[in-house]
Amino acid sequence: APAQAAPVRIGSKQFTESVILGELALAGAREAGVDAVHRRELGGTRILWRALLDGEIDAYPEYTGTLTQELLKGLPANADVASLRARLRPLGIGITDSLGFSDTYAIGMRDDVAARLGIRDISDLLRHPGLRFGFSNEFMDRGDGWPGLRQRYGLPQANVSGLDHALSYRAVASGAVDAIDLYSTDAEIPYYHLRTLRDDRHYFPRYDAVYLYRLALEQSAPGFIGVLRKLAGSIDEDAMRAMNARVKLRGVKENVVAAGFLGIHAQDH
Ligand code: PBE
Repeated sequence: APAQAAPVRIGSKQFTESVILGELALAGAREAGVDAVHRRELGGTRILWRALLDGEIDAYPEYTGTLTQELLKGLPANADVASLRARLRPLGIGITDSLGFSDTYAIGMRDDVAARLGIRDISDLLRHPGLRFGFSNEFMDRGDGWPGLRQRYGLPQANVSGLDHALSYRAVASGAVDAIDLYSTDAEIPYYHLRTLRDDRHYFPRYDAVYLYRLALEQSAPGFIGVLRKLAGSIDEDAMRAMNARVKLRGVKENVVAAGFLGIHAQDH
């Protein structure tokens, strides 16, 4: 065996699903005998992307639509993994195939409020200019976020505030705001009886979950690449929703949920 290599550094964004996906990679690595650490909740999308390009982390979970709309320029919104792979290679970045689910942005309202106002599609919001929107901070200024959404639909609402995503569900449930951005695999959508508005002008692209990693790992930690490749195709939407629910609705720790998914014992770290 080669001399003790530096541990593989996995990063994650500041929301539950990203942390779970980081823990899955970590647990899988340790199970395969690969030394790894998880720098959890490092920041938002741009922080993680920068950290990867700068070699401060070796891998993190990302989404195809986020790559096309926010991180890379000039690709079709729904570019497939193969074209993303070709585009990332010159940057020294690799990408797995889809993990098996998509976690898309969507606009959501309390079902009873939407029913009372007759709102089914995002276009229906045009008839209710007084509605108050609460959007996650990242959504407020992303290329695929609020400014583009407003433009695509011609939305007139002026009462729009930025929120921490973890708090936005309670804000809409309590009536503090009328609509929020959803992540489609969030467990709170059914829990709080929210209605996902139809994106009738097809603003949001697909957001297939993938892992990004530094291509240098193919030499320095091939076992770890094997772990990521094995996770590809293994998590369907129901499985991801169930893992998110265990953490967010039942208070189970992310490492325990990840270990449960892999069928191994959770390790403390
Ligand atoms: N999300 C929802 C994405 C975009 C859509 C939170 C999963 C993200 O880039 O993190």
